[in-house]
Amino acid sequence: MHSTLSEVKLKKLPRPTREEPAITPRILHFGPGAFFRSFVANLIDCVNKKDVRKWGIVAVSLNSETTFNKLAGQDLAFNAMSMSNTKKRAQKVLSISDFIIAKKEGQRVRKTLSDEHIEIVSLTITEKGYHYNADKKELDFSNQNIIDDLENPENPKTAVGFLVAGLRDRYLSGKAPFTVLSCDNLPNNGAVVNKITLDFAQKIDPALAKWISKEVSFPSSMIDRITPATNEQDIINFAEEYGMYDPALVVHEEFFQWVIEDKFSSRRPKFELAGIQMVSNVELHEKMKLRCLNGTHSALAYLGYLAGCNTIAECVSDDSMVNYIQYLWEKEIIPTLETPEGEDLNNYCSELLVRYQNPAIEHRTWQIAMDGSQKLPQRILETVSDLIKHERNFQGLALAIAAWIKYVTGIDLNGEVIDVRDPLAKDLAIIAKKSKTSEHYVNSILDLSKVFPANLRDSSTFRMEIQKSFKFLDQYGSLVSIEKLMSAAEK
Ligand code: CS2
Repeated sequence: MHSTLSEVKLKKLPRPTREEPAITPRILHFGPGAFFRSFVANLIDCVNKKDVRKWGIVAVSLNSETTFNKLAGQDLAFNAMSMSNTKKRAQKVLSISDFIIAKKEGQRVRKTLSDEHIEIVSLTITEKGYHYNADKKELDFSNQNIIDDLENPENPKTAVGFLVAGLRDRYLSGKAPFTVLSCDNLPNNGAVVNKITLDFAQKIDPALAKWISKEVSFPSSMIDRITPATNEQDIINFAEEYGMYDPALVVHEEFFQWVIEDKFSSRRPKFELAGIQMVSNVELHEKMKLRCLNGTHSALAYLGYLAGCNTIAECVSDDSMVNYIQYLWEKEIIPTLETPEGEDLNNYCSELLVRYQNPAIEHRTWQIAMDGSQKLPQRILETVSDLIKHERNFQGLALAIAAWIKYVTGIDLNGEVIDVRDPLAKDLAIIAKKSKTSEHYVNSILDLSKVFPANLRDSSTFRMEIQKSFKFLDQYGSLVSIEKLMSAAEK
């Protein structure tokens, strides 16, 4: 039952507070959204509780003031609510020591970055925040924000612009560099942020680029904790239970996995104290998580949305959807993976299903469907490339790709408008509008080099399978297409 504590009563309740002074900042973090709060800030808080050397975080938002406005009235303290199938637990998180909105106080961000107390700069800026052109494997020099930052590197707007400005200040004043730790769902995220930083630095000062490539570490990391956007009802439920109004509350599953490449050019927190895995190579872990979890998440997001499902839990309450993702894991995803040390791929996927079924986590299909053009390549398309290379079937994943192509038309299977959020949304809508036939539309989407790698764009096998799946989806809708696919697969 949903409760209805009035807004007036809610706002009269006490807010979270901090009794002790803020911790010395040693980390600067770009992207202070819900995932940062449920994961990075939360786990650093766990480390801090167990170690004398504490790591405070300066949270930096490039543009948005929303999170700051929530945290400002409560000493930058907030609660993280862990929800498993059977129990819930609130943790008060105190690791955020300072907060800066870069568009208002860019020079303060630079000053903080040049301060040697800051040993790590971490990022959760989502895939699009990197401005990485995966096709050319370099910084997207055609992006207007990158063009602006390269023209005016003293007053950056982008994360990469700030990274380079901060490293440049350190280089020019002979200070030690910070380590750059990417915590986004990108394969080889460390190598990606390394590459864009070098590309940017090379344009403004080749000697700086040389120094960066010699002195700065960019460890890769695999991050995992399902964290839906917090909604009003979560805040009300928390207030009723704990007698506190916390607009900065985050709700997340109990499970977490953080695997970090142990390669820091600076000191680092004793991550191990919080159960974080330090390894020499994270590549296999990243691939497993991106393909098994994020791949099926995106498949469920598009097919589920088109089937009228609001959340992932709702999707997996349907037997045919469950059969479908089990089929994807068993036949199309696991065969492309090497097992990372300490993992068992079949168990990993069985546990994923239990995580998806968690009724306490209302993870909207619409939320996961966002930014598909940035997510599909590493979540689904790389798997398909591997399958094609080994002449294996990829009809299950083809249906998910077709569902994305349908989704980005902006009109669902019942003719209702979809609120498509994607950096390419405008281009995608224009293609949909201009295409005379479905076949033409699908082909034009498959021509997009920002999404589809050359090997897939040039593959007639790939194009034919996607065309077939798209027709199927248009004709039968999402659930029947899945059922037909499953019964054909059983034969
Ligand atoms: C999700 C991820 O929103 C999405 O695209 O697939 O945020 C997912 O919940 C996390 O990667 C889980 O660790």
